[in-house]
Amino acid sequence: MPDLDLPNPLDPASGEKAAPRLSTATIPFLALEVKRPAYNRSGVANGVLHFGPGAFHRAHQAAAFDALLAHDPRWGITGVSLHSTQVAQALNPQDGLYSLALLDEEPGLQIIGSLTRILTGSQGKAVMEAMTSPELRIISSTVTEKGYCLGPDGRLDEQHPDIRSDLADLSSPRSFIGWLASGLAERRRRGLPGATILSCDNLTDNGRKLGAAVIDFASMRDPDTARWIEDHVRFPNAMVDSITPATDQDLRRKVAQSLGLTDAWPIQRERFTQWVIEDDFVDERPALDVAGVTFTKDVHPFEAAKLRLLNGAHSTLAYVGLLRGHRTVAQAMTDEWLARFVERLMREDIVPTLKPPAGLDLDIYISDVLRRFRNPAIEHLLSQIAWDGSQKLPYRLLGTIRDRLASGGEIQRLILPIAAWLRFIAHAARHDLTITDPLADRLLAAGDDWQAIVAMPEIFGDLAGSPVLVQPLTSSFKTLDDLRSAT
Ligand code: CS2
Repeated sequence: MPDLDLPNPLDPASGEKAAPRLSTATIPFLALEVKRPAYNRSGVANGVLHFGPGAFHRAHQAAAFDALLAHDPRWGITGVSLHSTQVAQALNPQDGLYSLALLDEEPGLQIIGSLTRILTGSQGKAVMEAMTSPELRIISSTVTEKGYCLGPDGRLDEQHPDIRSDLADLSSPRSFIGWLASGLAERRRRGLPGATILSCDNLTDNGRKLGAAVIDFASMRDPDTARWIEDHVRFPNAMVDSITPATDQDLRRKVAQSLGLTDAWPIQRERFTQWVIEDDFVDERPALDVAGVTFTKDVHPFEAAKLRLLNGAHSTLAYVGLLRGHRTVAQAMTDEWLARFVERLMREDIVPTLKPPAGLDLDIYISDVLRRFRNPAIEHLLSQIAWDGSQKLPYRLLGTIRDRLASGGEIQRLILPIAAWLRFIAHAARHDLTITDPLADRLLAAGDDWQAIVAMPEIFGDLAGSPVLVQPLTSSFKTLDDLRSAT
């Protein structure tokens, strides 16, 4: 998270006289207009354990559980940050409370109370206690694509260093998959019921992939546990959506002015939020319908529409937009050529690959997404969306390209953002810049040699090195040169 590089309002060096810190005890000091938890937090039980309580989780799922808690106190959340202590340091002194700003035509500010505590990877014993607590029903995650340790075939990558290390010794797991396998094995050993593992990450078939990865991992260590997981644990698919830019100075300033208290880590998002979950729970499912969540038999059509249209367009805006000198999504959308290109990509190239769920009109969906991108209240950095390209592009664009090729469709436009991503890497390599990507070292080592990158099966799968990509890429680079010089 780049967030904590910003001047922190809690830092005495910032020169400001800080208001008291947000916490249970100081809630009565909140400014009157700030919405606060509509339930008694001391009566909340932690029915959920969440891996990866970053900005997206706090803006999205935690807000939905916050709304649910007003009706049912069993669904508080224990957060687990496996790889950093920053969230724990910011939120534990605030009793898990934080502010969520809704940036839209009709703005809003509310305090979310569903996260009750944050544990870190070094508190292994406490994490295990939380995973085996009798009140726990759901283990959820936002650990991003890379947290799943999957190979190009979507199955567990047994050669991944963290997986190899956990397969050899699971006493203090390094991977999220290792943690799940170990916690579930312990639930079985203690005679506890299974649990629902609810993936909230942006990847196709997220629940199924996670389930297969955990079961594959467990079978390599202990086939009886693997069978128990198959019989007692559910892994529903889910689609999640809400635009959540990283916390920035501007948000800190606004929150400091309006809250009446000091919050070490406020979060922001657009007002729109959507969560569609496959109705496949162990035992009772939480009544998240009260928070606008949709339960359905088949999440695939929702998820494909969201990943391919919204996220595909986002990544396109990021890589082509950066090349054209833009900084934010809203700014890139004022670039007439780019906005028109993205809209055409969505309507003409992506839509033919989708089977929309009943009741979803893709034309309206696209117009809504484009309107959300234009939201003037949100500063969503293209550089944030550009993170982890090697992990995101397979889900966002390569699947669409594959489907278009299979049906004899046109891919020249779809290839342009891939070419822009390759340029983004070459530019970083040439200027000695770092990029955020688990494959950063290899990508930057390849640098200008884009064909070496396109030959990587862990990104391009069966299309790696294929002339069907190489040829249109070659002409896309020329288009990009024109686009750049036209700015
Ligand atoms: C974005 C997403 O950062 C990114 O890659 O495309 O986080 C996007 O804002 C969300 O998926 C919207 O739901």
